[in-house]
Amino acid sequence: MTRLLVTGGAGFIGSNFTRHVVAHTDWHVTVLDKLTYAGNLASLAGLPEGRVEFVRGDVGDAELVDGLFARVDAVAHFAAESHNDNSLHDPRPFLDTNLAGTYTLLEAARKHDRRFHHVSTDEVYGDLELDDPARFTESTPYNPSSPYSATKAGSDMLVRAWARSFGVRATISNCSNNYGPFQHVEKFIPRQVTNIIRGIRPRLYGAGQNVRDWIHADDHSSAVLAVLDRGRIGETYLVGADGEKSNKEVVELVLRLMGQPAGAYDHVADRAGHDLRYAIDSAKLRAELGWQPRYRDFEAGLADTIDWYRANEHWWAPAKDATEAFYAGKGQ
Ligand code: NAD
Ligand code: TDX
Repeated sequence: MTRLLVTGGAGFIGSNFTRHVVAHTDWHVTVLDKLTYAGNLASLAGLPEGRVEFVRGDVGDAELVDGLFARVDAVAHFAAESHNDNSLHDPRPFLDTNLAGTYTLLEAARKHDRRFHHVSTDEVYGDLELDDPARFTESTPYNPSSPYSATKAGSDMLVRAWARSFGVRATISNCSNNYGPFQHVEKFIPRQVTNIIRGIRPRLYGAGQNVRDWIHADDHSSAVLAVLDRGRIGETYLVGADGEKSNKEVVELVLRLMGQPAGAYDHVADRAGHDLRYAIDSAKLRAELGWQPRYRDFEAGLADTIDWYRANEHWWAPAKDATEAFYAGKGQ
C-alpha cells in the first residue's frame, strides 16, 4: 500500500484526483488543505474514512509539512491560488502559496527523500496566436503573462532545481483548462452555468475570441496518476485532450444546452493581459505512458456538468453572491 499526501485535495481538481485514487488504487490518501475560499470539504463527502484522512493546514507551514512527509511515501501537489482574475487584483497570496508553499514542500521532499509530483498549468508557456498551427510541447520556452501564471512558472522552476541540484525524485505535469463538477463558480464555465440558473446573462470578456483547450477533470486525474505511477523521474509531461474552443463557442453551447436563445449573453470588460490561445500537444504522455482521455465529446461532458450544477445548488450557492460582487466591482 502506498501512502499518498494530496495537497489542495479539497479544491476542484485535487478532490477529483482523491476520488480517482480511491477508486483506482488501494492507496491511503492524506489530504492537506488550508480551506481557503476555494476549498470545500463537501467536495470530499462520502469517501471511506479508512482510505482518506483530512488535515487542515497551510503548505507553507514547515513544521506541519515535515510531520506529514514523515508518514507518507509520495506527494501529489495540487494546492495553489488558481484564479487569474484574483491574481490581477491581489497577487500576494499567489506568491505565498504557489512559490513559498512549493518551496516548503520541496524542502520536506528533499529531507525525507519522498517522490514528489507537481501539478502545473499550460499557462506557464504564455499564449499562441489564433492562426498558429503550433501547440505547446515540453520544450516550448516559458513566457507567463499573469501573476498567477508567473508564480506557477516559478514553482515549476523550483521543482526542476530541487530535482537537479538535490536529487528530489520529482515529476511535473502541465495541463490545459479543466471542466467538470465541483469547479468554483468564479471560473468561466461554472460562472455562466450558474448565472443562467439564477437568471443572469453570461458574461464574455472582450470579443470572446480567446481559445482554451478544454479537458475533463477526470482525464486530468488519470493523467496525474499515470505520471505519479509510471512517469520518468525528472521529466515534464503536458496533459491535454485536443479540446480547443473559443470562449464565444463555449458560451453559445452552454446557452443551447440550457435552452436559452443563442445571443443571450453580454460582452464585458476584457481581462488585463488576457492570453489569446492555449493549445497542448500531449504526444509524449500518450506515447510514453499509454494515457488516453476518456472524454472525447465536449458537448456530452458539458451537458453532464450542467446537470451536476443544476442538481447541486447547495454546493455552489454559498459562494455565488460574493463571487458576483467581486466581478461587479471590476465591471465584469
Ligand atoms: P482550486 O482553486 O479549485 O483549489 C485549490 C485548493 O488549494 C483549495 O482547496 C484551497 O483551499 C487549497 N489551498 C490554497 N492555498 C493553500 C495553502 N496555502 N495550503 C494548503 N491548501 C491551499 O484549484 P484547481 O482548479 O483545483 O487547481 C488545482 C491545481 O491544478 C493548481 O495547482 C492549478 O494551478 C492546477 N491547474 C488547474 C487547471 C484548471 O483548469 N483549473 C489547469 C491546469 C492546472
Ligand atoms: O466570466 C468570465 N468570462 C470570460 O470570458 C470568466 C470568469 C472568464 N472568461 C474567459 C477568460 C478566459 O479566456 O474565459 C476563459 C477561461 O477563464 P478561467 O476559467 O478564468 O480560466 P483561465 O484563466 O483560462 O485559467 C484556467 O485554466 C488554467 C484555470 O483557472 C487555471 O487555474 C489553470 O491553470
